[in-house]
Amino acid sequence: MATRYNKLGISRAGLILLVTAASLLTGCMGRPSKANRPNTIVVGGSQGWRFGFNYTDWAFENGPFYLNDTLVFKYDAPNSTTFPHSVYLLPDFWSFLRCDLRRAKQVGNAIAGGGDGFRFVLNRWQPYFFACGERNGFHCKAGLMKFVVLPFPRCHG
Ligand SMILES: *[C@@H]1O[C@H](CO)[C@@H](O)[C@H](O)[C@H]1NC(C)=O
Ligand SMILES: *[C@@H]1O[C@H](CO)[C@@H](O)[C@H](O)[C@H]1NC(C)=O
Ligand SMILES: *[C@@H]1O[C@H](CO)[C@@H](O)[C@H](O)[C@H]1NC(C)=O
Ligand SMILES: [Cu+2]
Repeated sequence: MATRYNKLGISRAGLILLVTAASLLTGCMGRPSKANRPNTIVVGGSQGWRFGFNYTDWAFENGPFYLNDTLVFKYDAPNSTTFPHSVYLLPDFWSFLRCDLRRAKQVGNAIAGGGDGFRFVLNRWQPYFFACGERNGFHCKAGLMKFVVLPFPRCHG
């Protein structure tokens, strides 16, 4: 099961990078109206940021994302009956594939996702490897709480 998932993860992530590279080579393409102004996107839509929702799938179907778009992570603060979530950035593709949090950087803590949610602006042209950092990678791995974004350059005009 774990092996099968990793294999698919590689091919899907690889596809995303390929598509991104292709569009950079061919210039500004895709959905110009979406690209002209910064968008605010709620990660997972009505599902929010939760255990067991496939965020790789979500990112693929809701992208592409553009520079200066804002991602909003919505998750309730933990209480006696619910587990915490968080938002981490993993340093590279390999740690992303393995949900290896050793060199990860926390950007949103366990209570940051309440209310209007935790907002993160994609303001650099780089791949962002997002993951939930809870339970030492268990949410990332078994809970599918991870996805990659490489924001497109914004189209003007
Ligand atoms: C999550 O979605 C991706 C992309 O659609 C798919 O390749 C993968 O198999 C899914 N993972 C699980 C565990 O269903
Ligand atoms: C993103 O926002 C920053 C700060 O507002 C701005 O300087 C930059 O030009 C914007 N980049 C794009 C690609 O829109
Ligand atoms: C814990 O939080 C969940 C989600 O916000 C909420 O539905 C539930 O009622 C809360 N439980 C307690 C004991 O506060
Ligand atoms: Cu989590």
